[in-house]
Amino acid sequence: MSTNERVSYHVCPLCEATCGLEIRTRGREVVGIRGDEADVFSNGFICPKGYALKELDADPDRLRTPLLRRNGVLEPATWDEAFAEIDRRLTPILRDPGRDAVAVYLGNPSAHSLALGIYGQVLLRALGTKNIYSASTADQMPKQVSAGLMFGTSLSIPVPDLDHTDYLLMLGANPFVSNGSLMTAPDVPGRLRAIRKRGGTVIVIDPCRTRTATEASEHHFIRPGTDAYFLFGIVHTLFAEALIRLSRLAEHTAGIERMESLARPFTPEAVESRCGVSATVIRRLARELAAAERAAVYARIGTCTQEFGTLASWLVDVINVLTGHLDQPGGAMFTKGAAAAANTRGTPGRGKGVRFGRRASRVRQAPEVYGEFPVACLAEEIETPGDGQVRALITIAGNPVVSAPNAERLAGALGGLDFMISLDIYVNETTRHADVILPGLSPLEQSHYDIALRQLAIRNVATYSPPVFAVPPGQQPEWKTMLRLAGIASGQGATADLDSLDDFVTMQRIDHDVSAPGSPIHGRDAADIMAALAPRRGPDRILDLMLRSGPYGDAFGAEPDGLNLAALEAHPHGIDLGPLQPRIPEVLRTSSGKIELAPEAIVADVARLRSGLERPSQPMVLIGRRQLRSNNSWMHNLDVLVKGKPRCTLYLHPNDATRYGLRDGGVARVRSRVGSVEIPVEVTDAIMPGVVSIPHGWGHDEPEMRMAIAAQHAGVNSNRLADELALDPLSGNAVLNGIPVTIELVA
Ligand SMILES: Nc1nc2c(c(=O)[nH]1)N[C@H]1C(S)=C(S)[C@@H](COP(=O)(O)OP(=O)(O)OC[C@H]3O[C@@H](n4cnc5c(=O)[nH]c(N)nc54)[C@H](O)[C@@H]3O)O[C@H]1N2
Ligand SMILES: Nc1nc2c(c(=O)[nH]1)N[C@H]1C(S)=C(S)[C@@H](COP(=O)(O)OP(=O)(O)OC[C@H]3O[C@@H](n4cnc5c(=O)[nH]c(N)nc54)[C@H](O)[C@@H]3O)O[C@H]1N2
Ligand code: SF4
Ligand SMILES: [Mo]
Repeated sequence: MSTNERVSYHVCPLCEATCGLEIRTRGREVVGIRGDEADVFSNGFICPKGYALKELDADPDRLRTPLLRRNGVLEPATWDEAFAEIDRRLTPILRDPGRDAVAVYLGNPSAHSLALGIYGQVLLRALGTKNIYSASTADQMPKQVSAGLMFGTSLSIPVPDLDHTDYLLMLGANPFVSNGSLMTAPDVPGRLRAIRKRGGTVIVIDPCRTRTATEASEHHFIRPGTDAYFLFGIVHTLFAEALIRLSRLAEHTAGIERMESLARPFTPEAVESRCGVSATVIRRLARELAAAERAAVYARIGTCTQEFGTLASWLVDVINVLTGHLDQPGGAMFTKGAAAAANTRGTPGRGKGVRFGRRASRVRQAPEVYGEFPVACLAEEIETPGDGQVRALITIAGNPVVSAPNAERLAGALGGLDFMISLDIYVNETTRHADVILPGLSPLEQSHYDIALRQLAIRNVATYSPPVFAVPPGQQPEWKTMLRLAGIASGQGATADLDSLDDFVTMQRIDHDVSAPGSPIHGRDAADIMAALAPRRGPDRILDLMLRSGPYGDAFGAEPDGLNLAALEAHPHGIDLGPLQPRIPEVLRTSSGKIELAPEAIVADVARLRSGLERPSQPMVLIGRRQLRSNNSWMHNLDVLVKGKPRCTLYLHPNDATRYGLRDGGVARVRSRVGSVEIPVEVTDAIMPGVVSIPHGWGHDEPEMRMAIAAQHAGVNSNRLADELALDPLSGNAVLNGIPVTIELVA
């Protein structure tokens, strides 16, 4: 290493795997990135996207100055001009027609960003709008609903204890490509291979024989959208063959009799033709799960973004409970997050539980879930005139035109807004509609701590990354942008004092903590706590508060060896807080203090599943897939990731290809109720007959975008086909898998 080079350590913020990176820099330039071998969790693992942070950091299309629409064109502007324009145009809308006329959409990176995670909440509170939308209702909301109802908080989601399990049944996930989701672990592929190496079994249930499936012990095709039938077949077998083994959980579980009667109609024979997995296999898997010493059922996005998303998500954990594998080493366990985990706060073992449907969306009457409405409702809320119509939109790190169903309708709706603000780093399919774009920073210019993902990790780990580079002149960190917007939203104008706003926000949290019974700093003096956090500011100060008042925290002196941000700064490769430990009953926050095996709201939805039992299968349905060198919609502007042959293709089974007269490399027109796309065909027997697959995140050929490289690899937007009217009713989650389509040859 030459003398003017510097080495920094930074956790990759791109996906859920939280890999530690070793970043070599010279001045403001990244010289090289590799996996950090000393990282306590990732031990040097890295994927191609991690390296690509170098290109992302240097990408000339990445925005570095605000853009303001003047005479119809987005032009560079100063921050003061941008905020003045926002104050001028947003404030009157907030006043009349009122707060609900301003909608917010939070995208996926806001869940990975310390600044956006914390200050996003501040902005939402200041806005006071009911019209909150996010990528969660195109993703994991069903799991948050089922986990909330069963265990009491939205992130009390059991994760498979990957490093200690002998038997993993995995549905609707492809971690060899996605690197894992709702299961934070670097190098999931290596950890899955290790299960088999130690004599264990990995079973994959997926309509596509994915990379993960080919590396598994066994793979079974399943008809898209029918996981709840398959899983109920297993539950039925467990009862029918007296394989229930609650063990230690028995005294902590409510609803077991109810569960037995719910499962009665779903015999393996009754479900096999609907789901496509034979009764023999269903019975065998039930027996194997019950017999395994250490086993877990794990399911991800394929089981969430579908018609029966909440039911499928629920049944996964029902099986984990019934087989005695929940909360056992090697089973499905609860992480104990170091910062801000709701299931470490309040009274151990009991809480308020969760409630939904406190209000309904205006047009479709879709119930609110965790304070949001389904993103699939956004377009109609903008388009439909009347009281409460959405007239302005703020997108925060999101690209809903590509990620939400019925892309064309949503794009049209955005075009009709009175005012739109985007916090983003590109002019893309969504932000090209904005009147003002406020740029974020390079990931290397911000500090990083994964507040949410560290609550879902397969080990208890805490890692903090300071910024690698300083904020460049003329740019500003996103927490300040959020505070300035919050200042405008709360009527203080475009020039409110950010330091006092930030002090106020921090003090509010401290006040809450010192007055909360069960908090390690209950009863302490708020001003003392505030003083102890000095001189930190912004998200780092709040993170320090969260860590110190968390389950491993120093409680501001009460636990002298406890955790704080300074300790994390002294350990740039992370602090390992050990393997997951059993947490029941302490982890529960249901009002009964029990695991609710059969929550009323979910039970009520089983009738819908039963009535679909006899429904004939659609002749052809569409599913999605992820790709190693993509990150949803936004990393296609990096040549290192997109070069090579086009990846936005239609997977089509050879039998279906023959039927439609299509061949490999030909072009197909795929049509759904809401739209159609033309796409090159890849004939492969990896996909189930009667099913086609298109990756989401493409379609970069929209006018006025400023992503030169992405435009050369445009592909098609698969959400032109997704139907905005199709929802999982309990969670409001969009149905993005199992969409009925027709296929035809394009001559
Ligand atoms: N058909 C189909 N649709 C899907 C899915 C699917 O499997 N199939 N998956 C769904 C899932 S799981 C998800 S999470 C959603 C994702 O949905 P979105 O979050 O709406 O989409 P992304 O493509 O992740 O877009 C992220 C945006 O954030 C911007 N960005 C990146 N970093 C930063 C930053 O630091 N600050 C700011 N301000 N902006 C930043 C990017 O430029 C981009 O515009 O898509 C969903 N849509
Ligand atoms: N490289 C890369 N990594 C990513 C992302 C990315 O875009 N690229 N996105 C990140 C995000 S935001 C998320 S949420 C995670 C998601 O992480 P994963 O959940 O692992 O996502 P996928 O790789 O899309 O795997 C979903 C699988 O579900 C299958 N499937 C579709 N329909 C059904 C069904 O009805 N039943 C069953 N059983 N299976 C079905 C699909 O064939 C696919 O193999 O990945 C994250 N990681
Ligand atoms: S697996 Fe995820 S966290 Fe790890 S380097 Fe790749 S993108 Fe980053
Ligand atoms: Mo996601």
